[in-house]
Amino acid sequence: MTAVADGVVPYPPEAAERYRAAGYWTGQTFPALLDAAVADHGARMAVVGTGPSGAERWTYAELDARARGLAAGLAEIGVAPGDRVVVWLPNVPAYVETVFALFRLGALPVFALPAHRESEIRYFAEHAEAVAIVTAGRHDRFDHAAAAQAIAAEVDSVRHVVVADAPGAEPVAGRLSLSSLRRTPPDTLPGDDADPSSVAFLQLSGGTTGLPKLIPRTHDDYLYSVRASAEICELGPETVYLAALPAAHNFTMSSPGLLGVVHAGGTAVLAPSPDADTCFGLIETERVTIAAVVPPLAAAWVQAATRAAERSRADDSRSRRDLSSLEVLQVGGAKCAPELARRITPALGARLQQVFGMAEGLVNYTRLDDPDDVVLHSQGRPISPDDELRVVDPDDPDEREVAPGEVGALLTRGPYTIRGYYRAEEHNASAFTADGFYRTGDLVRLDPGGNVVVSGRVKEQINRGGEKIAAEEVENHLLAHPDVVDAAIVGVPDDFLGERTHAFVVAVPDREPPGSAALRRFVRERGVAAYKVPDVVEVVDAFPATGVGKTSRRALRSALADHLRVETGKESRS
Ligand code: OOB
Repeated sequence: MTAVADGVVPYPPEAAERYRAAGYWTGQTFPALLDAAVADHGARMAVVGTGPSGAERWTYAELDARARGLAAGLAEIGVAPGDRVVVWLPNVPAYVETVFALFRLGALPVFALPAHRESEIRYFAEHAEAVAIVTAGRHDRFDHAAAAQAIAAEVDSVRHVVVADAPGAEPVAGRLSLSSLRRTPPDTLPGDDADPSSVAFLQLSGGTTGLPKLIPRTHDDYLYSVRASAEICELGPETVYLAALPAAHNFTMSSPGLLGVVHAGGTAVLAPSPDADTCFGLIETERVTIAAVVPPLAAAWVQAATRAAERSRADDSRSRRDLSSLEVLQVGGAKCAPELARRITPALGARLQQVFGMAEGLVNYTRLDDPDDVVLHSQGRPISPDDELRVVDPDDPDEREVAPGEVGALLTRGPYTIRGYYRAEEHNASAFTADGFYRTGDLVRLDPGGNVVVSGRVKEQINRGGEKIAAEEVENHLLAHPDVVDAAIVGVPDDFLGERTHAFVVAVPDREPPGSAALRRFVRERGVAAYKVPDVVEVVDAFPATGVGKTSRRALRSALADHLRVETGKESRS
């Protein structure tokens, strides 16, 4: 086990040496990534989107000037190199500006999702000892700025709430508007000399325990994955990438995502909403060439495009969007069923690329020239020749590898996979092997061509259409209810989402048990992301005896899943 400095487990020196010698780690930093884009593509369009004051279009030179100017303003209010700043923004151009401003400053963005609520944001701010939260005003019928202010009042380290609102908006006490922090761009900023082996930002994990984990990624490791992803996905200056999923998610950020676009000098279009209407409109007007979605969104787009085609055949007057520019649709975050995979090209005219990745590192892609069989039935193969994949018997304490082609638990290690979560020594002891492999919690098999086929998981996590839910985290929220004595969450198969959540609750005896709606409201009001609120809550008298003692949550959840299977006659896995 390597020494941990400031909660970060470094790559062992001999591995780092190997990754440098192989040319993966080049010493490039995030500021240098933007410098290169400005030098090579300064006048090209970098970012297109809708901000609080309307449509925005920035070239690379403009993006860089904004990022430098904002970095100077943030420095003025005391944000210093090494400081952590929670970035809690929807898909607006200011997101890209803020992230590069923090990189220019050498401060570390802590990436939150727009769907997160007070409970998650407070935890990120506390755990990372963030000095500021950058957020939006009202978005999605929720006042992010007010929530951020409430958190700032509770978390000592948080000194500033910065709000990306329209320039000239009425000032509100206790918050700074992002536009008021824009200064004349200085020539040099502290992040320009960042150490490429240092941590550049903290990314979020889907989580398997009561508390989400933060993922420390270095300039060297992350930018290797970005450059290699851009090459695999054949990005170039002509690429127009549509960010339909949240910009801060690892898929949208780097697979190849927004950063891959910057590396290639292409254009990133930020979709304010992922729905087919909005995105098809943007694909048509911006001539989008590649987009990334989760399977339920792919299904919704396929359905919308199929309907539009039917209507136009019936010679209906409603106009059909021109999607002909779309060359590639990436689908990832959750398993893309072969039935859905088959419908994508006929409906959307784009080639399908499956992406199986994780914020901890490893990303697999089907390649653009792979035969249909591989693209339809596998989740692709790793980015790097030095990604090490071990498929092991999940029930074997020695984690011996299964026979080739058999299903097992996936362990991985490589040039862009972390060696430990941030400030999580205890959890790291179980999430990583002694020799540094990350236990992904996914059940996979490898086909003869080395492609990964995901078949399930061993981790205590529910994948609700790509949104990850740690069973324990939601159980803890239910347990906070005064009338609840025990709670367990299981995943139930769902045709649209892949899985939805079913909570079993044991109520305090001899009292009127709380109703399902009341318990769902209770969880929501504790300030958690809406996707974590259980889809169904069922109050039961007692949990089934698992035969392995009360303490095995895993056995209990699997017994409850079996019980559901019997009740509904449907297959369930958890
Ligand atoms: C991506 O990242 P995370 O960190 O939100 O979630 C990772 C987990 C994986 O361990 C796996 O359980 C699941 O999400 N997953 C898939 C999948 N892609 C991710 N399961 C089946 N098939 C797939 N194609 O979800 C993520 C990060 C980068 C790129 C793409 C996705």
